[in-house]
Formats: sequence, structure tokens, C-alpha cells
Amino acid sequence: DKPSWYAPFTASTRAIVYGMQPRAVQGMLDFDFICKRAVPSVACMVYPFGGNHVQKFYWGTKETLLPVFASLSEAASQFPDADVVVNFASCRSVFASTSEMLGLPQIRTVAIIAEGVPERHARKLISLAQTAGVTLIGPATVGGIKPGCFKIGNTGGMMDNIASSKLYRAGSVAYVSKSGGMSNELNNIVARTTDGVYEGVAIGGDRYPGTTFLDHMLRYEADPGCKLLLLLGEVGGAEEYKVAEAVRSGRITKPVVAWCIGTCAGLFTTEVQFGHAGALANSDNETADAKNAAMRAAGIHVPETFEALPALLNRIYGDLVQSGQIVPRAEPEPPKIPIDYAWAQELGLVRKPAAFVSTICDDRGQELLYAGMRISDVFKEDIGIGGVLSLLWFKRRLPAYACKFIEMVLMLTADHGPAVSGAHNTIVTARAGKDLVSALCSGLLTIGDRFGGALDGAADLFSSAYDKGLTPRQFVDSMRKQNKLILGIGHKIKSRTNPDLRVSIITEYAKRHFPTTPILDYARAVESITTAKKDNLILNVDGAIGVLFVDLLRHSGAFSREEADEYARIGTLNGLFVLGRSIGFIGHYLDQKRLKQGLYRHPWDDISYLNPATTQSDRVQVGAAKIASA
Ligand code: Q5B
Repeated sequence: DKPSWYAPFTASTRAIVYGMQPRAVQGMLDFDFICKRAVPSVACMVYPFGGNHVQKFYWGTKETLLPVFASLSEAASQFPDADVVVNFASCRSVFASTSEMLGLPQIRTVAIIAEGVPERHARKLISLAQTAGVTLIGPATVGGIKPGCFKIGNTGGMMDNIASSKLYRAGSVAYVSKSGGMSNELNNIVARTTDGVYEGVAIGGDRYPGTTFLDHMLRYEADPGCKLLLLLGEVGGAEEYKVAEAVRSGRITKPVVAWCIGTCAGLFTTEVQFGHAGALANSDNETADAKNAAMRAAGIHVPETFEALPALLNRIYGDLVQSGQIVPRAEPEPPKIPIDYAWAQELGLVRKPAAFVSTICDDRGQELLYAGMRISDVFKEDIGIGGVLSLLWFKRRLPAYACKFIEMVLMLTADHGPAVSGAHNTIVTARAGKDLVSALCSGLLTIGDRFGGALDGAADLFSSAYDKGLTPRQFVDSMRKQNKLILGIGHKIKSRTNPDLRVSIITEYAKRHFPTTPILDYARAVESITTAKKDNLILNVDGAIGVLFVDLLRHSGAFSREEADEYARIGTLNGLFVLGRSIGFIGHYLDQKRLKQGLYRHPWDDISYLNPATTQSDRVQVGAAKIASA
């Protein structure tokens, strides 16, 4: 299984891939796996940017790690068995990197994938490679393939293509072409008409390829595993004549089937430049017709047309089987090809239950959708933050008065000074040197039944009492009997004599625009009972918003009763306070940072230290201190 000059690729060949090409590397590893190679053909990668690290790949259905080195010399010294480099460097840097590769004694083959390599660079590299005894494949090539052994980069295309061309096991036909695309076609033709591909190389379409048709044909001639040679030439250059001469002179004795593509060039009145840089006939000699004729005259099997190539190949192969030069081998069972989940899904071959379901927003298409509404329409129709909230929270457009109500709620709750629990926490956290998110979260975490988070509870208490038909008095008494505070009632500083204007603003708006407000009216009746007891037991801002939202959910016509009850149950209403007050908390955070406020420490004289006295003398001292301070 040792490489030789005529067979550089074996089932033990190991390569360094130069450049970050995870798809190509995965393709090589997948090929290795279906060929049942013992070790992966890619030893490591070289990527000059980002330092040494590892990259994850599949080996069959399992995962494996491949090292990535920042320098070629380190990669080579870590993997002295690697004698091939697949060079994906761009045309700008390929000269420098290939020159370095050609200076490494362990490297026997370099494939240059880049297109557009300057011809003077290509010629210099060819000269360097010849001196170093290195086989250069390319530039401007997909590479080559040795079925069952080794595949260069993306050669052969996707795995299903490789499997259908039976490239997982060796046949008897070795080909050389210029084009990577056409070598795929040859893989297909050879698989259908013979026992398969023994080896295939695409030398690239440039005028100065690193190795020529003849170089590879001579290798195939010397390789006992190859029985039939196939050449796919093309218009431009004179390399096909060299192969013809080798056949005429007896350097090549194995049967050769060949075709030179580009015969249609004669149908054009002007010169035709085909896709490859070298595919242009500079003289009559370089036309496809002339070269086909010369090859035919030299004894090469040349069909009348490209379409006739498969039949001719099949006939020559049949002759070789009949004469006993090829003994067809038993066909191994086709390998199972692991396919990537994403690809299998695209083909409709697999399905799996999704771990997440999301029904409010879709970012997969060209345009972001909020509950099905295009983001451009959100702005075209100027639906505002109330409209956006109604789409993302309720998955529907709400009437304009409702969107305005939502916006008013956010504006009203945006802040209530630095003294409230949440703002205080935000400020203390900001002054402790923490970041915005930490300070905001510390403020938000104070929101609950007592501070700012009484909306849902108030909505539930008032609407349930109303639905049960309790009079406001019965409701207040029942709450008192249960020793429970009525959520949405009471305020630390606001009272009947110092009314909360926020509550007036929002309730007056609702009275003007909502179809009806029975729960608000009920809450107002409760308020008149609680404020009779104590002046500050008013319907507070949480309570007012909570009950009004129930009125909106129930009577706007946008929700069924079940939906209205569910939204009140699942924390929607507290969400309004959380969202609104975040504006203020962020403001407090920025304010503290702007003011460069230092670490906050609460003053001792504002804390009543009432520690238990431990000894009799302590107790005496504490007592004496108390008398002194009194
Ligand atoms: N009593 C809000 O308490 C407060 C009663 C009650 C029946 C009640 C208290 C309360 C329910 C929760 C609630 C939202 C803690 C408030 C908000 C946002 C804010 C904040 C800001 C902003 C105030 C004195 C006497 C006692 C109590 C009785 C009190 N509340 N009875 N139902 N709800 N409310 N929270 O003043 O007989 O003397 O023992 O928990 O709705 O957070 O600006 O500050 O925008 O940031 O400390 O507006 O009402 O009253 O606890 O000393 O009670 O009244 O049983 O009776 P206070 P307490 P008694 S809005």
C-alpha cells in the first residue's frame, strides 16, 4: 500500500488541507468512510489566521476532531506521514503557500484549486515542482479521485453522486480530463459502461497545468491496476498530440479511448473561447477536430461524437473482459451513506418533532414577520409600539383605541421616581459598578404583589368578585375575613386628597374610548368603601390598569371570553408594568453612570440595630446606652 511514482494515492494516503474548507474536508472524510478507510485521509488543516485549534467533523455518524495549525511547517512536522497537500489558497496567496509546500521534503503531491493564478506564477511553480519531484495537480482544478482510496477536496461532488458512480471501490478505467465538471460526467459514464473508475484526475483548465495529460497517462500505463485509459481533451493547446505520439511510439500500450471536446467551435464564424483559460484554439492544430483526427490516426479509439463515447468505451471494455485482461470482480454491497440532517430534511427524507414551537415571529424569510405582518408593513402602516405589542403578545391587530391605551400604559408606568423599590435597587446596583442588564434585572426583580406587580392579581380579584355577583361591600368584607389585602388598592403616598393623576388619565381615556368598563366601575365602588376606612386605600395605578385591561379583553371584540380569561391568568398584565418601568430603570442606571456615582452604603443611623444582648454586662451596657440616648 506504499505510494509510488505512478500511484501517488493509496488507501493510506494522508493529506494536509490548506485553507479553512470544512465542506471539502467533510466530503473527503465521508468518502473515506464509505471506502472503509482505516484512518481519515485528512490529517489536519492549515489556516494561518486564528491560531492552533481543533475543528469538529463527522466520521460516519459519529463526531471527530481535526487539528488546525496556523503554520504549514508545524502541520507537516506533527504529521510526517502526510505527503499530499490540497491547497485552497486564493490566487493571490497560492504562489507563496505552494512554494513553501514544495520546500517540504515529505510532500509528494500538491493540488492547487485556485482559479486565476497568474501564468508566470504557474510556470515558476511547475519548475519548482519538477526540481522537487512533486506531482502538481492544477491550478484551476477540482483535483482527482482514486476510488476506494483517496479523494481530493470536492472531487466527485455530493456523496449520492459518488455512490451512484460507484467511486467507493476501484474499477479498471483511469481517466484524465481538464475539467472538474466533465470528470464528474466521466465518473458517471465509466460507471455505467465498464467495471468503474480506477483513478481520475482533472488537470485544470489553465494554459499551464502543473502536470499534463501525458504525465498522468504515463502513470496509468505503468500502474498494473489500470487496464484501460480514457482521455477527455479539449480545444486549445497541443497536449493531446503528445499522448498520440506516446501511443504511436509504444510508450503507451494499454488501450486508450479519447475525445477532444469543442468540435462545435467550427460552427462559429469567429474564434471561440470556452470556459477554461486554455480552451482557445490559437491555430488550426489546436482545434478539437484536428486533435481528434490525430489521435485517431495514432491508434487511439476516438468516437465520431461525444455521445458515441459511452458505447465505444463499453465495447473496448468488453474486448478486455473477453481477452481476460480484465476479470470483473464481485460487486460489493453499496455502502450506506450518512447524509447530513439538513440535506436529508431538504430532500424530504426525515422528520423530527421540533424542540420548540413559536407562533409569534418568523425571521427565516427575506423579511422579518411579526405575527405574519411584514416589518416593512409595520412601518408603512405606522402601527406604533402599541400595534407591535398587540402583534407579538396577542398575535393580532387590536383596534386603534386599544393600541393607544397600551401606549399610554407604557408611558404612565415608565417611571415613578428614584424612591420606589425597583428604581432604588437599580440605582444601588449601578453604583456597585454593575452593568446595565444586571442593574435593570435587580430593579425588575422587585416587581411583585406589593410593588408594580399587582395588575394580574387585581384583575383576577375584581373580575372574579364581579362575576360571582358579590356587592363591593361583600367583596371587601370577604377579603378582610380572609385577612387578605386587595391587590390594586392602596398606595404609599397617593390618597384621596393627593390623587394619583396617572389613574385619572387612564380611567378618563377608557371612559371615553372603551365600549364599556364594568370592572373599572366595580373597582371604583370598592375604592369608595376602602377609602372611607383610610384615605390612601385608593384604586392605585396597578389596580386601574389591571381592571381596565380586563374590560378591554372582554369587550373590545378582539378576544373570545376564553382568551380574555387566559390572558388575565398567564401574567400578561404585569408584563405591561415590567415593560413600561424598564424604561425608567434604564434611565436611572444611565443617570447614575453619567453622574459617576460611587458605591452606595446605607448610613448606620438609618438602621435600627436591635441585636440580641448576649451577656448580663452587655444587657446592662445596652440599657445604659438607651438611657443615655433618651
Ligand atoms: N390596607 C401599596 O401600603 C401598599 C390594603 C389594605 C385592604 C389593601 C398596600 C398594598 C396591595 C398591593 C398593591 C401596588 C403596600 C401599589 C405600585 C406602583 C407605584 C409605587 C409607588 C409606582 C401600601 C395600612 C392599613 C392596614 C392595612 C390596610 C393596606 N392596603 N386593606 N386592601 N390593599 N396594596 N400594590 O400604605 O387596619 O391599619 O391594619 O399592599 O396594590 O406599587 O409609587 O410607590 O408607580 O412605582 O404601607 O405606584 O396598600 O399600608 O400596609 O401600612 O396598611 O391599610 O391592612 O389596615 P401602606 P399598610 P389596619 S402601586
